[in-house]
Amino acid sequence: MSQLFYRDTWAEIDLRAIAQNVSSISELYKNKGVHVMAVVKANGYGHGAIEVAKTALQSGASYLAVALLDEAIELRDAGINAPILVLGRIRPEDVQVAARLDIMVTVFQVDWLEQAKDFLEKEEQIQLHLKFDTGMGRIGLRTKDEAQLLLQFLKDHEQFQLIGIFTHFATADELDVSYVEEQHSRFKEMLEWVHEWDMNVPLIHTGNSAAGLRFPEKMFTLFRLGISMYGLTPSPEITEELPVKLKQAFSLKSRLVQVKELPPGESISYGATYVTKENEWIGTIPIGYADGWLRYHSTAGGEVLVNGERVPFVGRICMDQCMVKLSEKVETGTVVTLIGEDGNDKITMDEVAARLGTINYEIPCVIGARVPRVYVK
Ligand code: PMH
Repeated sequence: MSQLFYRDTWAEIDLRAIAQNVSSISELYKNKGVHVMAVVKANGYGHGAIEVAKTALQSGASYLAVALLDEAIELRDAGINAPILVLGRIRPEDVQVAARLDIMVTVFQVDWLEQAKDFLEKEEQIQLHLKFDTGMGRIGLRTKDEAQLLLQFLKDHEQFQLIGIFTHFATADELDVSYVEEQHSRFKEMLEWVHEWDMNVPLIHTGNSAAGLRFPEKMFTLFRLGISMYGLTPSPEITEELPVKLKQAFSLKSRLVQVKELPPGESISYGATYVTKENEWIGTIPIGYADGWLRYHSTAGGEVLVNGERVPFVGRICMDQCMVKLSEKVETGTVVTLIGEDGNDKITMDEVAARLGTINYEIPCVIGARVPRVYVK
């Protein structure tokens, strides 16, 4: 991605933090026969899929995962040759595109296989990971009967190579581990269904960050590492339990484009909802809801850092701009930290997520493509 841009707002992605997170997490699995699959879907959780993928591969990950075929193609187009798994369902008519680019796809329906077969040449092969639904209720095969039909089809059609089997935990980030246990035992039972067919499937995987970091014994041969590669904790309640120290990679920065002193009784932004009570220094920041910086940041009492000091949003956030109340006059062009560190203070992704009543995952994902990503290597 080009780092040339013409606006005063950017996301700073610390690739050194990502490298450190991946390498310390990979270290936990060294010599245990468990490989790390870096999950770079949704543009690397908003961090930039290509840069994150390259960094992860250099730091201990050996596989990549994305949600969509389009995302896998983007990585191939960038010259990334590592094995890539599409975690979601691709359309059967697109199977040839995946096969030709050596992209692994997820399968869980016999009729998908029947349809996909017609889109492959006789000599073409596609590598598959079979998805079992052990209790997430999203995608995946659930019954032994369905599994038998699917495995029979695979036995009969050499174009389809079953190289992986996986599932996904719904509650790996919660303190109560009973549902993880239940899913894990269902998965082991489902693996038996496959063993009965005498198939040798090398890649078996269950876990996201929370599961991989908390339950190494439930990881089989691959571990799908997403959120913690970006330096974020899967949920606040398990922070204490994590065996590695994570470093947040994503910061969001801008610069004040205007600083003005207003007398008491002047209003700020649409709806004139904020009215100055005294002489106040108001700064304007060129970021708004069209950048994914939602209006709720101001109603929820959000703050930013200016010269290491917390200052609040005032008035409604506009499409491209928003305002803060400064404690004193500062220079136009001063850096504003919306997420990240400035001086001795830090606005973490968790703080921003709590402000919006959501999870940390959502915050970098919704910072729009209009905000350039600047990589620190
Ligand atoms: N594997 C699958 C199938 C996933 O859907 C995800 C994340 C991961 C691994 C990585 O999880 P982690 O980021 O917790 O490590 N998927 C999602 C999701 O669908 N919504 O939020 C996270």
